[in-house]
This record gives sequence, C-alpha cells and structure tokens, in this order.
Amino acid sequence: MRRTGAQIVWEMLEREGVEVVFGFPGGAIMHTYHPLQEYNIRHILVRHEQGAAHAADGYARASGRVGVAMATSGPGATNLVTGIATAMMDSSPIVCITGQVSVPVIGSDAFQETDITGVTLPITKHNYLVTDVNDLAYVIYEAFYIARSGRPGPVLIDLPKNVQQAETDFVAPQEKVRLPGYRPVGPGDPELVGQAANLINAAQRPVILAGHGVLMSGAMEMLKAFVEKTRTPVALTLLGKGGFPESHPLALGMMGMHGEAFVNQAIQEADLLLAFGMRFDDRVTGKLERYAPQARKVHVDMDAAELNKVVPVDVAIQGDLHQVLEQLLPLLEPISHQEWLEQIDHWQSETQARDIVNQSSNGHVVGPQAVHAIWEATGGEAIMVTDVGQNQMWAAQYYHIDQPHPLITSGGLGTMGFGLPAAIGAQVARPDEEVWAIVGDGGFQMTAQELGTVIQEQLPLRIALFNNSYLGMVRQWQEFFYDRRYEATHLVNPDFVRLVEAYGIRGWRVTDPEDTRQAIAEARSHPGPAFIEFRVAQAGKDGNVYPMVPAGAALHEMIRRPTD
Ligand SMILES: Cc1ncc(C[n+]2csc(CCOP(=O)(O)OP(=O)(O)O)c2C)c(N)n1
Repeated sequence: MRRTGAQIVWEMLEREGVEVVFGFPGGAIMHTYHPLQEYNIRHILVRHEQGAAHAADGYARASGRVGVAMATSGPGATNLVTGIATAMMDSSPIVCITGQVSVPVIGSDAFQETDITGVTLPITKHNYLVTDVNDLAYVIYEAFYIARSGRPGPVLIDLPKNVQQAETDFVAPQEKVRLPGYRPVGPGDPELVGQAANLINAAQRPVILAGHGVLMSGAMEMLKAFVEKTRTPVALTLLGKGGFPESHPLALGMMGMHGEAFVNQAIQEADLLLAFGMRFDDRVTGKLERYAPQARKVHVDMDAAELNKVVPVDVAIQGDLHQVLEQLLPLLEPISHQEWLEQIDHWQSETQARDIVNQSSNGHVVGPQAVHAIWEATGGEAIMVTDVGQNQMWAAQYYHIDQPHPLITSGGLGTMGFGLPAAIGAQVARPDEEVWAIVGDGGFQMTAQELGTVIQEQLPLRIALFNNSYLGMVRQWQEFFYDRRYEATHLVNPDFVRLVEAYGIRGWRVTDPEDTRQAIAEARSHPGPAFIEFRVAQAGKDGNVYPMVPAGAALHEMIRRPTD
C-alpha cells in the first residue's frame, strides 16, 4: 500500500481508535489536513491552539482514552505549550501532532520555524521529530503507547512538511512496543508490601491520602474494600476526587491549602499516613518541616521519581496501586479505629457549624452556595470541569463526587483558561452526559474565544461564570497577606451575557441569590449550550475561599471561616 506521510497519520490514528482530533490548520500542516476527508475521524476546529491542547486533555480525562491535538509549526506549535505543560503536570495522556518546516531547511529560520521538540522537551513525556516517512507509522504507534501506559502524559510528534508529502509502502506496526529502560510497573515488592501491612495493622490513627493514581489505576473498588476492612478515613487530593465516594461515611473530603480544617487536623495528628497515588504537592503538605510530625508514612506510586521526592517515607512502594492494594488486602486485620473516628467526628462537627452553605448569604450570591445548588440540581452526577482560582476551590469543596469520574481541573499547573476548552473536550468525549464548566471572570477571558467552538459543534455545555470583577484568588491573597493593596487585580469586564449571546449562546444573569435555583433549572432544561453569570460577592466572608493554609504555614494553621 503506497501512502503519503499525511495519509499514514490518519491511518494510524484510526488504528489507535481515535475518533476526534482538536486542531487548527496552517501552512506546515496543510498536507496532513488534505486527506482527512478520506478517513472516519471527526476534526473539531478550535479558535486557538491552546484550546486544542486543553480540549484534548479534557477529552482524555473524561474518556480515559488518549486525546489528540493538531497544529501548524511555529506559532501554532508554541500556542500548544501551556496545554502540554498542563497535561504533563496532571499526567493526562495526549498526543500533539505539529507541522514543521521541511527537513532540508530546519535550522535556517525558515518561515514559521520553531524548534518545538526543544521547547517541549521538559514538558512532554516524550517527543519526536520525524525526519523519514518510513519511521512515521511506528512513531505514532509508539507515541500512543507512551502517552497512555505507565504514568500517562503528553507526547508530541513534530512532522516536517516534506515527510507529510513523501510516499512509502505503509505497513501497520504489529509488534509490541519495546523501549529499553521503560517498563510500566505492575505489583509492588512483596517484602515492602509486608512492611506496609505491619505498619497498617499496628496503627491507631491512620489516614489515607488518596490521589489521582486511584482513578488512573482503576483502584476505586479495591480502595473501598481496603477502607471498609480497616475503617481508615480517606482524605482526597484535588485530582483524587472521584477516586472514593465523597458521601461514604469514611470519606473526609479534600485536604490541603483549601481543605477543611478537620481533614488537615486529622492528617497532622495521624500516626500513619497512607499516600496512595499522590505526590505530596506543596499545596497539600503545607510547611514540610512540620508536616504530620507523628506519622509513619507509606507511599505507593507507579512513578519511582515521586518516592521520597519531597516527603521522606518509611515504606516506599513502586507499583500499580490497584495491584498493590490487591497484595495488601489479605495481609490486613479488620480494625474499628473507634476512638480515632470519634475524634475526627468531633473536629468535623465544629467545621460544619462554620459551613457557608448553612449561613445566611447577606443578599449576595455566594460562590459556594451556587456550587452547592448546582450539585443539588445535578445530584452530583454531572461531569464537572473548572477553571483556576476561587471558582476552582469552591467547586472542589462543594461539588461532591460519588461516581468514579474525576473533577476535571488543572491541579499541578493551575492553568487559568483551562476550564472552557477542557469542558469542550469532556462534552465531546461524553456527548450524552451533562457537563458543567465553572469558571472565573479572569480565566474565562483567557480562552473565551472557544465559545465559537461550542457553537460550531453545537455542544450542550453548561457554563457557570462566577463574576467578582476581580482576579479573585489573587485579590484574596492581597487582602490576607499584601496589606490590602489591590494591585492589578480589578477587572473592567464586558457584559458577559451579551457576549455569549453574540455567539448564539443562551445566557442568564443571577444577581439575587434567590434566583440561583431557577436559573440553574432553566439552564439545565435548555436544549443547547447555556451560560449563567453569577454576580458573586467580591470580598470578605462571602467572597473569599475558606479555610486557608497561608503559604509557609503548617497544615493545621488555617485561617478559618468567620462565623455570622
Ligand atoms: C495563566 C495563569 N496566569 C496567572 C495565574 C495566577 N492566578 C491564579 S488564580 C488567579 C485569579 C483568577 O481569577 P478569576 O479567573 O477571576 O477567578 P476567581 O479566583 O475570581 O474565581 C490568578 C491570576 C494562573 N493561575 N494562571
């Protein structure tokens, strides 16, 4: 079979089961676009390549499959960079295909030439510059394998124009991928698993720290079995949400900088931390020197580079979490931990008394109350995507997830502008599910052009914009830690409802908290895309994210929510 490089791209994507590519064309990738009509792959034209990378990422997180983004050389490729870095930090499997100038002119500053493999070297799991069309099929095959296996991540394939044009005999790769030094892990070392079991059986005050790895390794049921046998409470990281049902009596909720105080307190007082598929990000540890000082620590992660990286542990097990839990379970003795759980309940009741959802709103629309209303209306069953900032933290705190699907949010990189395009990807991946994006007025304006994509693809997305006319999270830090100097955080905004209406999207504006439920109900029953602008409180008790661990403080030294 004679095929051009361009045809091989689509042949191989079809073979990898790719149904959709998010992209934006240009000179150096036009040859690849040309034969697209001959293949059974949907192309979604975004408005900016950053949107393509985030959409591929959102697609990957919502589907568990590899997301694909395509862009031209130079500015097209560099526009992908933020999305690639976002996917890298959150271990999201995407493959990005970029056009490149022809091989003979590489290095000559040809028109729209950027060394994108050089640029993305530290933010991809792997990348390729393909200089020979005979290598192309295997490179794509290997790229998908690398993206989805082991600890997933982004892979970039840079494809010079003459390689797209060149012809060769196409043979689909059949052999197993073999990469020296790259071995996605299986079970843990039985000796270490035994040591972990001894610590677990001896613990009086254990806490599980459940991270993204629980979902990624499909260990949700195993974790539940572990928790129920050992009556060990579970704290979740931001990306761990969905790995353990939040309505479970042993679910504590989110830990860390904006975790509830009782959760952080439990971690600080624990005598054993079981870190399952998480990486001790500084947002979850607070000051390291004073992190969980009495606790022995067991860490299970598939990536050896995470073990003993920031928190030295007593037992470090490299392995696939699902398999390690399977090994551990028969070694564990049933325990009730009655006293410990009662202690945590006591701390929790004090937190509940401060919960904003139970407080009067003083006439403001209050972010957490709006999230709570969306959670109630959807039964927590919608796929929730967030942007970054206060909106993100309120969504994490108040949108409880019981199903094994993630909160789709930029955790590691904290990328403003992620929300809308990632929600597009999630909606494309799950066309029959209700998908919500919660965004702030700042981050929304970083990628708002993707409203055009929403309309062109007629995606029934629900967007909740929390408008506080500020870069809210930064304004909050200025209020708490920078003498209330509100430098460079006030935003003069457009009329957002008119903006979305200009795109042909139905919009609602909520200024009175009494209208919250009605607007959500109307937006949910609207057949096409729907947008609600909530004019939320700008500051103070109703406008800040509580509780909060100040940067540099220990995890339990939280700024607590003021009470009425
Ligand atoms: C691309 C990018 N630039 C800057 C920041 C720093 N930052 C974090 S939160 C935030 C404010 C976000 O404001 P907004 O989108 O209005 O959301 P809010 O916090 O008000 O909910 C900023 C500027 C970031 N995370 N990402």
